[in-house]
Amino acid sequence: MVYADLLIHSAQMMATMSGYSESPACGEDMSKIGLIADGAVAIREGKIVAVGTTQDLRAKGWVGPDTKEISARGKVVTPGFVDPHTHVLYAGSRENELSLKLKGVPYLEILKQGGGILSTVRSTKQASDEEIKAQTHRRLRTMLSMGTTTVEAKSGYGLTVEEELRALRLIHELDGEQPVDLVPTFMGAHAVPPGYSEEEFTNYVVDEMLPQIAAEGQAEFCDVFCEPGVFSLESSERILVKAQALNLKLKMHADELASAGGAQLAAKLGVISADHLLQASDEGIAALAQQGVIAVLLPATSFNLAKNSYARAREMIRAGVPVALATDSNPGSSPTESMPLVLTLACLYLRMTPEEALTAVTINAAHAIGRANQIGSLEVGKQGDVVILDIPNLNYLPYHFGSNPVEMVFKRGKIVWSI
Ligand code: IZC
Ligand code: ZN
Repeated sequence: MVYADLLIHSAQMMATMSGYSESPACGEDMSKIGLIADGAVAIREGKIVAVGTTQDLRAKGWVGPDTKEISARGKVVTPGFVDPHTHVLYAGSRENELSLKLKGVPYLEILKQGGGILSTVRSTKQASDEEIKAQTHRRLRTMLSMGTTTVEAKSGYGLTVEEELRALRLIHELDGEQPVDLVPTFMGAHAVPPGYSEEEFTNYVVDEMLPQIAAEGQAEFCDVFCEPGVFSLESSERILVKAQALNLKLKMHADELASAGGAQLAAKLGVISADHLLQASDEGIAALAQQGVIAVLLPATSFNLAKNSYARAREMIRAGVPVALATDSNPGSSPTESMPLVLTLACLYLRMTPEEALTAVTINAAHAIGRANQIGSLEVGKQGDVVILDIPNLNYLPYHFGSNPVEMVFKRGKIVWSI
């Protein structure tokens, strides 16, 4: 008889998120989270082998003499959270910009003055590989402690071929050195460095950076900061078309600070995800729905920009756009690692229900990084990435904020964090 290595059982509520591995949940399906009362999940050799009620799994004979049993009685069990948009790899911090922000200096103005992203480019360039990795490792540890088991990580604090390649190499090294799985994205088009016009730097990204990045094979996605004053629609399109020709999958920062047709361009190019979208127009939202582009919404960034402006998640869900959520973890506009905080903000300010928000941080987030066949739900064959939350029901998750609800985190069936 083949037994499970691990049985997590007796969950008050287990959210499996089952049924969305082929395509992301949209519309009313975002509320259907595959709940099982008295839920249990059995894991063998890192993969889920059975899901059902505790009684069910015991009756089916999954529990042998060497099976480790963990009770989740009175608690909620979910798939590990997937954070599909971060700039987590960098050195340094930007708390000095807080006073500027409080005086009302806009985010892009700080960048124009040589601060913002360019400040982090300087501090990252000056840091050794070991320093960057140690600082990033610590953030990944915090993410793990808050239930995140897979993270998309962008380059983009290098802005030269050498520094961008270094960032992607460090992301790969970190992937192998701690439990959180990392999905690497090349984002050379993050800001225009001093000494270049936007057009000159776009040429550099298209003609120099992308061919070498693609040749090294270290990036899965290519992303662009498409925003008036950073990279225009035309520059963004040139970069993404070239990336696609080099077999990179596409993402886009779109319509964050101004409504400029970013969502429409995302739909036209058929990107996997368009991210931010605070200012996306009705036509933009319709275009995303039409093309099945995933909207990755970043309410912690909106919160931290302190302008009381949030993405129109309700309109997007009503239009049939699949919605995912992410931290946008970065030293400027979202210095946080917390998916639980993102869940709270999504419910309070994007007016998402707890069920929709959970879908958005699990299976839809997995789709946004091309991993829905391996993670994002508790289904047979998927990776054993599981979280036990010390909360009595799902409403409690967004309700009680500012502290960590996570009791235990499993990665491929192994305990990787516990209180
Ligand atoms: O360092 O400010 N928005 N890129 C685009 C960022 C925020 C990261 C940063
Ligand atoms: Zn971003």
